[in-house]
Amino acid sequence: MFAQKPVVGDIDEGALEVHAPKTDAAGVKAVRVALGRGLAQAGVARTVRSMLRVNQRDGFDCPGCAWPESITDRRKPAEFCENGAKAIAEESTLRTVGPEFWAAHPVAELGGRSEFWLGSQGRITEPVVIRPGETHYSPISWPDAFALIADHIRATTPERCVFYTSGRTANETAFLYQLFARSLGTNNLPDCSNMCHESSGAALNPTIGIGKGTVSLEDIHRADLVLVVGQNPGTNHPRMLSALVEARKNGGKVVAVNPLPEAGLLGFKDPQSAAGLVGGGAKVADEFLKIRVGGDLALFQALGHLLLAAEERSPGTVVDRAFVEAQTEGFEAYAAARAAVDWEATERATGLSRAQIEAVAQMMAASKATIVCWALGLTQQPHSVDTLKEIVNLLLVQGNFGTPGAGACPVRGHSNVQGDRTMGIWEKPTEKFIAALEAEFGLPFPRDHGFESVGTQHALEAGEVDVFVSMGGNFLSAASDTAHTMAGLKRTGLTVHVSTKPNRSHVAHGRTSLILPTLGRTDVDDKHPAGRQFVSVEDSMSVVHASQGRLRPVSEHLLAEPVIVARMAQAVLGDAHPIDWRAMAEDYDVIRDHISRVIPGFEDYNTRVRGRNGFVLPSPPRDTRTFATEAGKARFTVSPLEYLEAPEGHLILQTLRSHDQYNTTVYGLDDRYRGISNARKVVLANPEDLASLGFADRELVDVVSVFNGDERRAEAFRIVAYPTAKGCAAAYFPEANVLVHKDLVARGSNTPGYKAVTIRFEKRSDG
Ligand SMILES: Nc1nc2c(c(=O)[nH]1)N[C@H]1C(S)=C(S)[C@@H](COP(=O)(O)OP(=O)(O)OC[C@H]3O[C@@H](n4cnc5c(=O)[nH]c(N)nc54)[C@H](O)[C@@H]3O)O[C@H]1N2
Ligand SMILES: Nc1nc2c(c(=O)[nH]1)N[C@H]1C(S)=C(S)[C@@H](COP(=O)(O)OP(=O)(O)OC[C@H]3O[C@@H](n4cnc5c(=O)[nH]c(N)nc54)[C@H](O)[C@@H]3O)O[C@H]1N2
Ligand SMILES: [Mo]
Repeated sequence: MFAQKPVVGDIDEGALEVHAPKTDAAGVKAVRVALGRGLAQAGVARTVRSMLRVNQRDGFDCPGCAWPESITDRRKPAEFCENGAKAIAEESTLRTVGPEFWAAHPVAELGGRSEFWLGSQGRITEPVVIRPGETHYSPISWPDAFALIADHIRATTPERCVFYTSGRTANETAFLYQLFARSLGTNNLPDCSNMCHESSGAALNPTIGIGKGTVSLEDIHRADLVLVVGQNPGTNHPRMLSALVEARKNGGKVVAVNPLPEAGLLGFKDPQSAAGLVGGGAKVADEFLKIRVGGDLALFQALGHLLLAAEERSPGTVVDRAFVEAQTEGFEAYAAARAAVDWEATERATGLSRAQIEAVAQMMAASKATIVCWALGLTQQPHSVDTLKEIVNLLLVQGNFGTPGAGACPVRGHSNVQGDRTMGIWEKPTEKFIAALEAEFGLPFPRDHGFESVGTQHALEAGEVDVFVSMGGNFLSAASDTAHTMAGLKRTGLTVHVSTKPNRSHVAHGRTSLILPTLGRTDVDDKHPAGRQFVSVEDSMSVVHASQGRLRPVSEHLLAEPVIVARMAQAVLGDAHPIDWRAMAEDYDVIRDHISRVIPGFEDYNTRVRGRNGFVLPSPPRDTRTFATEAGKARFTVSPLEYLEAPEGHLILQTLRSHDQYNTTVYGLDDRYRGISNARKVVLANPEDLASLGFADRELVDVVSVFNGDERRAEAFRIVAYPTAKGCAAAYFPEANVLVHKDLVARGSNTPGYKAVTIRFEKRSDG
């Protein structure tokens, strides 16, 4: 009765439809879309069962994003959003990819398919392998798969093996996985965080002594002012909109800074409140600054200048002198650097008028508790780390740390990306972490830094990687410079993908390749002598809590991620290895006991994670207004003004998510809020730019990027005239990743410059 058959057709880019963009997010339509996707993929019973358990205390953590659940007792009966529901529908689907699928589709054919088509085929049901000279993947038993991995890893050296992690991986898996890599002798642990919020950690660690945010959900509700910068919450963190509306109800103000007038920033109809279902909905942003891509550093410097000028006019009203003197260093140099502002350069960089910036400065000066939230619009540019340090400066000036309603809020992406880093998924582990690991296991572990994700791309291309293991994710499509990354992956001897669904990384495989199917968040994990297991995750606000799936897995051959890692370790390291991998795979309490002794903040993990709301990890800035930097003080920093300027005839391209995808997983072809549907190879540009460049709305063009004298080309993209800031353009990831040169990275974090690509359009004969 429901459409459980595989999707057969692929995207017809010619079917593009364009409507006027929406001005507010969610509402009844969102609920209808969400339920429709669930029913089509999983049927009534599974949809009801999964929707009732998402983000509930005895249920599973929504795989959609890292936005926290409320820890008060007012948790709503259905704590999910349209896009969380789509993520769940995608995972709980009853469509399957079994041996017949692999037999019917040679890899060469799969290579021509879109991510949308590949992901739509369903959940992978058993392990498959492809060996040198073969054209198709075919089934392999689990023991043979582990033996094959052992053969390859033993035949090479640890520094030629790479272990990638995607941010859905739970704490228990992540801890085991890093332990395995380090037991082998390598810190080659790149993860999706390298491509995501790495710049945030690189800015926060040296300035406030912790690489994470410093606010709770309650702080957002209580803030006087929330800046939402470089973020599209209506699509990517929909539950955040409820928090912003709550802040406004309590008298707070919201300022959005974005090159695009994103629907959720402008207005919100809460599908979980009666008013949102029937009424006109709530306004979200009081002010909207349509900034040029990459102009934020200039904006924050100008705001810093204006705050200090306001303090000079009425001393003691803006700067938190007591805090600045006692708890920070570097204020004098900061104040000196902000004494003057080049308004001409600021207006050129931001595309904003001085009056617009002054209006926001006034709101900041008047606010006693300010929070700055940001996401990828600020992390994926060459000067990202400086931009984020400038946010820290602004917050420090007014003492916005460790007081209610104030702080820094990097809004994380993947539901456990923050937890994975806490568990040691990091190519640059600290000495403290390695020492604690050594004390716990009585073994030596490596200290040399390993490859992060861009480093991995370079090593792959240079033929320096023999074995590439991927715990979830889709490295090929997530990374920059697709053609080069693909060539690099194909140079490896073995690629191993622990996956739920087919994706393009599976077709850019090494000479031998394995796909190992695993349980997802929604699946019950009960094939253990100790009985049913749960895992745990850490959200964007450092709350750690349990997650337990309830759905019957689509196949009896799926293994849980911790089991796969432990069996891989056993096969590679041998049964005599001093770490008891088997015990950890059988009972995850054993893993958590190890974690509780290695990682600060996890004391008594097994008891506390079973508490009603889990537990909150310590944060010195938030808890005690202290800063664990070298000097024991928060640090003001000074950065030169920098922004992105395109040469004549060029634009600055940012790459982003549509409303109908989860990173490289394309759910559907409806970017509903932006009014773009049925096609994905589109590039949004300002109508005035199009007129001056001599291109037309809906014209078919090649998009050519330029970087350091190299060019990359994305063929046959359709231009859509769109109200983005002037001089800027936008296209969807992953289709546009071919344009992002691998050397275009953020200084200090090496995150690819996905939102800083210089491009031009070129005419096509069929345009
Ligand atoms: N449904 C859904 N949810 C998701 C994801 C998903 O793909 N789908 N992905 C998850 C992941 S891993 C992550 S990291 C997050 C990503 O969450 P977001 O960061 O919201 O994701 P993007 O789509 O990259 O959107 C970036 C936003 O920044 C703006 N922007 C671009 N350049 C600039 C700039 O220079 N300055 C400013 N001020 N703004 C700029 C863009 O216009 C856009 O609104 O979402 C998570 N949640
Ligand atoms: N141009 C451009 N590129 C970007 C970005 C951008 O904004 N612009 N954003 C970057 C960001 S923020 C991120 S986080 C990365 C994302 O990079 P990744 O995390 O590598 O990519 P995903 O698309 O999230 O991974 C999807 C795959 O994960 C597998 N999967 C899903 N659930 C599970 C599970 O429970 N277990 C396991 N083992 N596998 C599972 C499925 O097989 C699916 O195909 O992309 C980055 N790339
Ligand atoms: Mo991300």
